[in-house]
Amino acid sequence: MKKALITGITGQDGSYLAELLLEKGYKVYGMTRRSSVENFERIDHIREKVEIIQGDLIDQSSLEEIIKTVKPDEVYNLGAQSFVAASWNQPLATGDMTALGVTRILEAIRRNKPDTRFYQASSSEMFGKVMEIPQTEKTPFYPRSPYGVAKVYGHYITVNYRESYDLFACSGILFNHESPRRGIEFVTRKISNTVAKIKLGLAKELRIGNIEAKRDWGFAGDYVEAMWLMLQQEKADDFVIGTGETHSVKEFLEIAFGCVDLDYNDYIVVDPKFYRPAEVDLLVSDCSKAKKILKWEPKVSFSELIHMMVKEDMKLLESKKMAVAV
Ligand code: NAP
Ligand code: G4F
Repeated sequence: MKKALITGITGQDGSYLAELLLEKGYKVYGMTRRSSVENFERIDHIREKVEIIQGDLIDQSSLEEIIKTVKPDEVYNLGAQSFVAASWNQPLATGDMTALGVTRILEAIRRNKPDTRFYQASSSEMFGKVMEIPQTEKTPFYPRSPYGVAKVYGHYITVNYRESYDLFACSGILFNHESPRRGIEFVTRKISNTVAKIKLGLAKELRIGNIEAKRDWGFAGDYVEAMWLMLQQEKADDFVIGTGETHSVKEFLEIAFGCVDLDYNDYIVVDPKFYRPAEVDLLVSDCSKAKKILKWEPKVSFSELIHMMVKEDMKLLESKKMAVAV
């Protein structure tokens, strides 16, 4: 039985990846950081099937201990301060977790189990003010946020450990991916959740920032398969993962409100509070390399993704409403 360790198992991607690895017959270990209350909602349904171990990306000794004890065949480093907007308020904490955290776990692997295969969750946010359209593995980086800068560090330290120590270390440069399990502060889930609230009479408006921004949005469930595929290749490498399509926040709004027969123009309030000090205007992937080598393709379309998210938020809020009424 292969052993996989996931950092960030309580997050959106961690929960989908854990499901996938369990289906494939792995023994799954999830690293979680200490908190005063458990936040295991996303993995509640598989809680008994995974082994949770406490550790923190900002604590070297915990990582060393985990690698020594678990001796994983594969490590998926998904843990990070992942919200771009928060990275301006917490630039140092973001650098510590999202950048240096990668070196810490790579060091723990190098010193204790150097044949472990390693996946780093890199990001299209590294392309920032894009130097070419669409973006490939060869497109130069121009990050526009402390988060983006931290991810560039994480990407290059992964490449460097592969080249310096011959570790099997891959960097997946993933474009935005969403799901009903997306954190509520990200724009897609904020929209789907508020659309459902408005439809059910629980909210009157949606306060939002830059609706002209364009992203390459896919479904998280499809993207975790690409992570796994990267670690099954003969050679460690880096891959861009996305849909190859770009859409604006405005288009997302149009479809999301359309799902419940409403017009977004009647409900949105553009609020400068949600504008960023520096914006990433447009992201769109060219994932030909992943298609050719990994034989990976996204399955869920932009419109299907939005319908899925609005439907799930409607269900969630309706069941909460019923629970209050009973
Ligand atoms: P997410 O939902 O925000 O999950 C982040 C996870 O990291 C959570 O489990 C969080 O634990 C954990 N974490 C945070 N700080 C930690 C620390 N110091 N030590 C250990 N764990 C820590 O993010 P996601 O959307 O699943 O994304 C997964 C990874 O992919 C992240 O690295 C993100 O930056 C990257 N990425 C995401 C996207 C995307 O569109 N989703 C695109 C490209 C790259 P708590 O539950 O305790 O907070
Ligand atoms: O949903 P977002 O917060 O995602 P963002 O900044 O693109 O980052 C996500 O994708 C990255 C991959 O490229 C990941 F690495 C990262 O971890 C994260 O998962 O914002 C998307 C766009 C931005 O242009 C933002 O300015 O939506 C715009 N936006 C407009 N109004 C808003 C809002 N974003 C948020 N979060 N909230 C708003 O009210």
